[in-house]
Formats: sequence, structure tokens, C-alpha cells
Amino acid sequence: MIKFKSSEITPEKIYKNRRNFIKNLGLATGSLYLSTTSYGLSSSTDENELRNQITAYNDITTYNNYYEFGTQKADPHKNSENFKTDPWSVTIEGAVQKKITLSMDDINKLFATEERVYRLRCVEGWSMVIPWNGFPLKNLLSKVEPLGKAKFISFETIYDPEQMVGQRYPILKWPYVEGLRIDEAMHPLTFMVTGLYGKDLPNQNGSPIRLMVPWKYGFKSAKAIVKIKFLEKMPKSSWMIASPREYGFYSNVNPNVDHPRWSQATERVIGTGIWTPRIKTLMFNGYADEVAQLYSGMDLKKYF
Ligand SMILES: Nc1nc2c(c(=O)[nH]1)N[C@H]1C(S)=C(S)[C@@H](COP(=O)(O)O)O[C@H]1N2
Ligand SMILES: [Mo]
Repeated sequence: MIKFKSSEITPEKIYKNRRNFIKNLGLATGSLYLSTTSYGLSSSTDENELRNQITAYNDITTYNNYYEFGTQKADPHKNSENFKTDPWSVTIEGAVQKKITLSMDDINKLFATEERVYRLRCVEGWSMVIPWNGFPLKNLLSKVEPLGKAKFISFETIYDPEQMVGQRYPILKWPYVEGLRIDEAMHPLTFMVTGLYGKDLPNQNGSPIRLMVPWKYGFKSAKAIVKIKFLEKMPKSSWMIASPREYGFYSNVNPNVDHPRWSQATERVIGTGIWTPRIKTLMFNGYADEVAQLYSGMDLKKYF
């Protein structure tokens, strides 16, 4: 394998080099949910190639939604530079036998990280493919004993308007809150993210720890989480409070259920040129085989 001085190369080059290396050995990469033949530099507009191509590190880290740091795509990258993520701790509380607080050091010691290459489909109609590092949320949840009456879980981002300029304005109800049903939270695809491209998670992507639920619209994946609560009742997320007719609790990616103001049938792949056609959005963002049974018998137009 070719050796680089680490100062000479971007994480992307290290990453692609490592993946090629792994591929040449004929080993699996741990990216169980995407084809491993699909990265590369092709400019082909073949839809599946576009759908599976890993997004460039630069795009993943400079085109962000993180309203705590501003509403323009370039704002989080610019405004989160000095955000303090150490010390950090996550508290799990609510309908549990005994609440716990874990520091990031505890979390890093307790849970071995793995890589998951997941699609991220934003409700706005764009998508990326991101090589995340982290561990299944269920591993973290197994550290508490939920009470029988617990049915839902909420996730809260840190509230710190001194550091987060966006929280000084009532753009959303702060802190940012999201929620899942317990069975969704316990699903093996539901992931706590602590890194990407094999590096520490950049501040603009939700450092030091964020959620990733790949079959749901991106806004379900709350960033910079400090609190996780077991609940009897369905929590109201910040987006549901902001606009209930546009944003539902489930927010499963669904090409057949349009947003009131635009179609959800197709998506723009970030990093491709403006002339590159949009690709078709897949049911449950392509994860239907794994997750469709969670919603059997449910009217997904009603429970959007
Ligand atoms: N706390 C918080 N989490 C958030 C958001 C936000 O504004 N605040 N934006 C969400 C939206 S709309 C998307 S699409 C994803 C974007 O994640 P990325 O910037 O890592 O691509 O983060 C989600 N998590
Ligand atoms: Mo989004």
C-alpha cells in the first residue's frame, strides 16, 4: 500500500485508498447496506451509481443543516468552529428504573465503533452518502432499564445560546427535540454517530455525538445530543411544533407522500453538477427490506 504523509492528503484520499485496499483483498468493508463497488470518480449519470457514490468529505462538512449555527448551508461550517464539545455528557432519564449520565469518555470506552455507510435524505429534496462511525443506539439504551409504560424516546440537543448563535432567535423551539418509537430506536440500523470518514465528527455534523436514522428524513437525526428520555407519550419534535402539517412524527422517507409544498419523488445528489438529473427517491430511503415491517398495517399517508 502506498504511504502518504498525513499532512499531504485529505481524509477522503486516505479513505478511498483504504477502501480500494480492502476491496483488492476481497474483504467486506463493514458497509453492509450499500454496494462496495459504487464509490469512485465516475461522472456517469447511471442512477444507481449516483445513488451509491460516497459523497466527498468537503461536501459533507460544508453543506449542512444545523439551525443552531445559522440557516444557510455554509453557516454551520463557519459558525461552529469554536463550539466546545469537551467535556460532554449524555443523560438517559424519564421512564427508567434509574437514570444515568455517561461522559464521552465513558461512551468511547463502553461502545466499540464500527463504520456504516448510510444515505442521508433531507426533507428539502437533496441527499448524500456518508461513511459514518459510531455504534447502534440500542447498545447505549441497554445501559438503563425502561419502565413497562415507556413507549417513546426523545433526543435533545444541547441548549447553549452563548455558543450557538441560532438559539438566540426563535427559528425553532429550542432545544432541538426529536423522537422515535422505542422499536424504531432499538432497530439495528439506528445509529449513534461519533465520527465520519474515520475521523472525529466535525462540529458542523453534530459533534461529539448525534443520531442517524437512515430510513427517515435527515431532520430526525438530532445533533449534539445531551439528553435521551424514555416517555409514555409521543413527544412533539421541534419541527412538528414549527409546522405540524409539513412535518410529522414518523417522517419516514416516502416518495409517494409529498411535502405540502413540493414533491418527494426525486432527490438531488449533493456533489454532482447542476445538469446532473435528479434520482428517484426510494421507499424508506432504500432500507425497506430492513424496516418496512415496523409499519405494517399503518397508513403512511396519515402517519407521515
Ligand atoms: N440539533 C440539530 N440537529 C439537526 C438539525 C438542526 O438544525 N439542529 N438539522 C437536521 C437536518 S434538517 C438534517 S438534513 C441533518 C443534516 O445533517 P448533516 O449536516 O450532518 O448532513 O441534520 C439534522 N439534525
Ligand atoms: Mo434536512
